[in-house]
Amino acid sequence: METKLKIAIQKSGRLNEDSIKILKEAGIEFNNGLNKLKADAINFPLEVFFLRDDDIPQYVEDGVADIGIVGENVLEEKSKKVKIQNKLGFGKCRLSIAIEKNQKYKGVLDLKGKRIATSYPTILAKYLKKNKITAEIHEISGSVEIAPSIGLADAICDLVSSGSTLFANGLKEAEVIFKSEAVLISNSKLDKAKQKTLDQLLFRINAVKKAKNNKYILLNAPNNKLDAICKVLPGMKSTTIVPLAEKGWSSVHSVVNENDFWDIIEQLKENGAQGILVVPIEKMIL
Ligand code: PRT
Ligand code: ZN
Repeated sequence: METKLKIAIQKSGRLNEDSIKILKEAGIEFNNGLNKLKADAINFPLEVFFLRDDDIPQYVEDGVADIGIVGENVLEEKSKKVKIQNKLGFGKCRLSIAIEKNQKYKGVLDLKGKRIATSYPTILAKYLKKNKITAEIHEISGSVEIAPSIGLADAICDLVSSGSTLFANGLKEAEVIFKSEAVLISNSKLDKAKQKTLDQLLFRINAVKKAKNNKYILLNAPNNKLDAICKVLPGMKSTTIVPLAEKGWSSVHSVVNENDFWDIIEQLKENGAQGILVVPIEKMIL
């Protein structure tokens, strides 16, 4: 009987949907409902456990789950012995120290002697120690952002993504102390069979991630501009040129990285490209 790889993902919350999505994009389908505690994949040797995110590092360290998806912030705070296999590109946020908006702030030394409320005492303590700051850490488990307004603390250390929660509570970001995104973690001693299944899963996830960062471009170009246009496009190997029915024109196809995308489009237009089509790529296997 084949051994199934067990993956732990968040039961509900910010990482739940994207964790399921990345598995589905990797071609994995589930038969029983995804809102139970466990689900089985029907076309891949994978079993999903749904857990609170805080428990995932421990389950993976103990081997109750073989792999898991969790925020780097949780992983760093819990400091468990697991391997980070892959950054997944979602759940991006930062752990920041914030103070009341009308307070003056010149630098990290201003935190000396302050009372800082947080659910991340370990990461905060490490940061303060590194900067040789003595401050009081108040560990609280939720609603951290109201601590200054009720007189419980002078500052907070909490996760921020858009910054609107800080703004709504009259706070401003003073220091970013940790940057985080969702990561795929694994138990440090997987047996051969499970390692093989994990490698297959990682291969698929990487193909999906790569595709998300790239776009497929099709355009028409006059033949006398082809040289200039090909110079703008990355790597000759990924560029295809096909003659069009209309004499003197060709169709050019290429793959472009999202980061360079707008720059390249501008340069293509300047070099006489017409009818530019940009198409999303589903998977990239190179
Ligand atoms: O029930 P369970 O314990 O599983 O969930 P949870 O309530 O502990 O976690 P959840 O679902 O809130 O977050 C899960 C993970 O998502 C976190 O560990 C981070 O890795 C990641 N993440 C990304 C965030 C945010 N962005 C985020 N903005 N987690 C929390 N927030 C909160 C933050 O604490 C603050 O209250 O959102 C608020 C700030 O958001 P902005 O957009 O107003 O700045
Ligand atoms: Zn949690």
